[in-house]
Amino acid sequence: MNDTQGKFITIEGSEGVGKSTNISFIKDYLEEKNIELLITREPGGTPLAEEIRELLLQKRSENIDETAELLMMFAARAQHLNTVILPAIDAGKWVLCDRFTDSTYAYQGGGRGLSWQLIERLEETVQQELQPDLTLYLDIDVKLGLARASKRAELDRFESEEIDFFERVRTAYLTRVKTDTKRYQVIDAGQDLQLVQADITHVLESFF
Ligand code: Z5A
Repeated sequence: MNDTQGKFITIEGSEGVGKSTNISFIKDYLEEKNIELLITREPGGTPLAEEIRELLLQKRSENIDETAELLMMFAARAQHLNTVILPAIDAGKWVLCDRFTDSTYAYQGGGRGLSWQLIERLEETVQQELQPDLTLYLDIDVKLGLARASKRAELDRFESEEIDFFERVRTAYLTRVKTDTKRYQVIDAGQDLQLVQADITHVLESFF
């Protein structure tokens, strides 16, 4: 990435961790610095990818095969990356993405038990060398996260999983963040919101 290009920041975490809450905080922080920002999400971020999101999140009587789920995540990602994320970065914008491939390692790898080698192969096909410049991983005790998320009106297909699934998701995230201590910045999301946001501010200040 050269100086005229934007930056790619992703935000990750499991159920009830407060991604949405903190994305609006990060948005305000970056806009105050006059950064041209695109906020987007995965799965989703384009009309086609949003349709795939609907298919993935809807509860249904037919069981979705794990590999089919994985391929749908990467189909949505290829469309999103090539038609939205990369053009924005090339135009000098910063992209703040709610979830990206680390979610796939955590949910389809950790949660569903698919092999990381398979995910790596698809990652290489879809992204080549591209990786986020910064990934904020919001970490929370699974039970506390689920308690926060339980206030929602209706649970989607992922939110309806058992606690063990989310424990495996968290373990996968925690394994992954150890592989690159520069790109991944771990935030203790179990703290009061003010403290979470103070930690996020500190990370963003160091990133600048
Ligand atoms: N998925 C996948 O399997 N594989 C992939 O590759 C990708 C995704 C990309 C949709 O994601 C699903 O897709 C996701 C994984 C799968 N499923 N799950 N689970 P999503 O990001 O759209 O769904 P989400 O995880 O439910 O995210 P969310 O809606 O942004 O929720 P959140 O992160 O928990 O954020 P929140 O709404 O800001 O916070 C939840 C509540 O906690 C809310 O009432 C807040 O006011 C409260 N909160 C937040 N912070 C605090 C603090 N610090 N203290 C107290 N209360 C707080």
